[in-house]
Amino acid sequence: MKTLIVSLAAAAVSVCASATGPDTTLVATGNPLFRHKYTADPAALVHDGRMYIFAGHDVCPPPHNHYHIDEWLCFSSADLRTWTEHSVPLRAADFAWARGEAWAGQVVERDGRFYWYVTVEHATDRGKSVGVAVADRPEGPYRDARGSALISNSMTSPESGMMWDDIDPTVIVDDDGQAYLIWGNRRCYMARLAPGMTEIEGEIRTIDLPSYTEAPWIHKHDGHYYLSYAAEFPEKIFYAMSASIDGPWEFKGVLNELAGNCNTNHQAIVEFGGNWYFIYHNGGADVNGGSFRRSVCIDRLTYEPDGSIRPIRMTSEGIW
Ligand code: FUB
Repeated sequence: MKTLIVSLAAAAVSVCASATGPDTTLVATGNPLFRHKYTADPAALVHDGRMYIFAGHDVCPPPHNHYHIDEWLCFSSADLRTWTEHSVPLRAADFAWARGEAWAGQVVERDGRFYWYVTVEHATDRGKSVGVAVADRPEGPYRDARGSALISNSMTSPESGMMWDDIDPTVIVDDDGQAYLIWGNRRCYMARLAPGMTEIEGEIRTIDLPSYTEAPWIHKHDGHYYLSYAAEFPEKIFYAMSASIDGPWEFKGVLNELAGNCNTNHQAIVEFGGNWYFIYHNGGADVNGGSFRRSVCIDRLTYEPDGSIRPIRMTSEGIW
């Protein structure tokens, strides 16, 4: 592994108040970015001069080791140093048809509205499912946009035989206005979204990617499509590139190495203020961190002249 990624001595965030009510302010000085709460599965959105980071709130108490995530959190910043923690914008319980488990998702903007695609456990169609919530502002509050799952187990399990394959949605609204949903564990699924963003249209396809595990993230840069994803287990982040959203995808190898004492890594990639950032989680907040008490980190991402991405250098000092 490259630069030290789990440093208990890393500089901390100062917290001015708790953030269950009004917005609060935090100042980040290193990785992990936030240290007052465990934060997992980051998704980033840039809107109106601010970067928003949406994350699951890991609350599994030590010494237990399992996922316990009831709600998602939202942080935003205009300079990546001073962060606002917004009042909790969405909880798994906000999806009446689900029975908890606020797993990974992503927020995208379309026509002035913000759509948050998330993973929750379905109450009746056994297994993980994808829901979508909508808000008028990136920080919410969000409400269930459909009253039912967008993707549920019976839509994909006949093919996969799995109950946890419908997780980790990522969405891109392409330059021609067509939106695509990509998701999946062990299988990387893809479908078109209808213009309203709350229904899929057409068939569900699969994308073949070497050693694919989960956590797809789709982004575009300089005419290239990039599909990064968690591979193997414990997870590294691999990526593939294509000239078309429909592929073929050219496998490009390792983008990020194992995240130390955390068996998942879950990345988001965005441009902000002319720089590109790789946002992920590790288990490095404190001695009780690890795979089920994770923490969001941010490091720089650099493109090579041919459009490929230089392997990420995870740091404890972060981007400052
Ligand atoms: O947070 C629960 C699961 O862990 C996510 O859905 C995966 O991507 C992994 O990070």
